[in-house]
Amino acid sequence: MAAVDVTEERAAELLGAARRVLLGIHRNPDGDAVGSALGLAHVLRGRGAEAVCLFAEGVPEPFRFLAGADRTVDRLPDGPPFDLAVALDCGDASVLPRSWPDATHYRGLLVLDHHPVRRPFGDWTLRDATACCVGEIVLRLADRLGHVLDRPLAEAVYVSLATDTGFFRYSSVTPAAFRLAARLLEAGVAPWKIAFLVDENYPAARLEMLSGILGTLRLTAGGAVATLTVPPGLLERLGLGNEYLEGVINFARGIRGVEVSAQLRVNEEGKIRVSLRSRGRVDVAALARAHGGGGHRNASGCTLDPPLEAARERIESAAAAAVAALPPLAPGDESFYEG
Ligand SMILES: [Mn+2]
Repeated sequence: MAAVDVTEERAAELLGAARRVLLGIHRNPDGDAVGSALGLAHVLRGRGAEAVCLFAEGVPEPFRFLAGADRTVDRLPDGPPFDLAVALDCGDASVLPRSWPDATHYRGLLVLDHHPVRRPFGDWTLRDATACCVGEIVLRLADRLGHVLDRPLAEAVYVSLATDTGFFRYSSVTPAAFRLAARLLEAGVAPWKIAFLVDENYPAARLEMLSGILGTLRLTAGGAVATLTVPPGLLERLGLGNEYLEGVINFARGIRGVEVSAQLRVNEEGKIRVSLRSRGRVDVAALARAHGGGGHRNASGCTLDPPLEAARERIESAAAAAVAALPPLAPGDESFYEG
């Protein structure tokens, strides 16, 4: 069956009818993936359904305080096929973990997503590229399913919202995002608690990691392109998971004059994982797509072949070309801040 776009109403119907649901998220899971999936699992369990969160990499440490984080599994349990599988925050089938089961293990796959996308997958897709996080979509579905917004759901959705908007800084922040935040606070979310647990509660080794990575900074294209690399073996030596890389790339984007920043690391398969960030003028989703990846306009990623240095040079020249193609910025032009 080819992927069919469905309405929110239809997605809620599919979720409401399922008794056993399998939930999956993208590799290198972020706060939106984890928050939206745990939030949806909580809603389904509240209806008496069985919800299995198959997180191949477990729950990154900063999100382990969320309700249900202790109930995820890293391998598919035995049993009959699931009534429904749900993939959250995945713009492409290739971002699902390798261990994600094939279609014989579920009767249908529903994709809940907010990435602009070219290669739809699954049986049904509920996509809202205007949603600032998938958690927002999950909350709308919870409303349709009659779930009264309680604190476990509110905290999960708030983690989605806060992390995917850079704690309310990015161009994805809309009036609706603040209305959503207000509603979540009224349901019991304490913003400092979440910010503290997610963003200000790291081990001392993270600073050692930062010093190792920031020391690799290289500015090219006249200072418009900044790249960082993660020294191979650094995280392993410090006993840190990939989740501690979150946000490091923003130090490079934040340098005055930088349009595009990239961070490269050797992944578990020996390939070079590239994260890309734009300040707003360069479309790094297009840049990533040209290298087999994807993502959002200002935040995207792709995977290249080793070695690390060759991949870095490839990205530097592609980013330099994108910067060179930009029209000159007229005085007073605010397009810089859109995106
Ligand atoms: Mn997201």
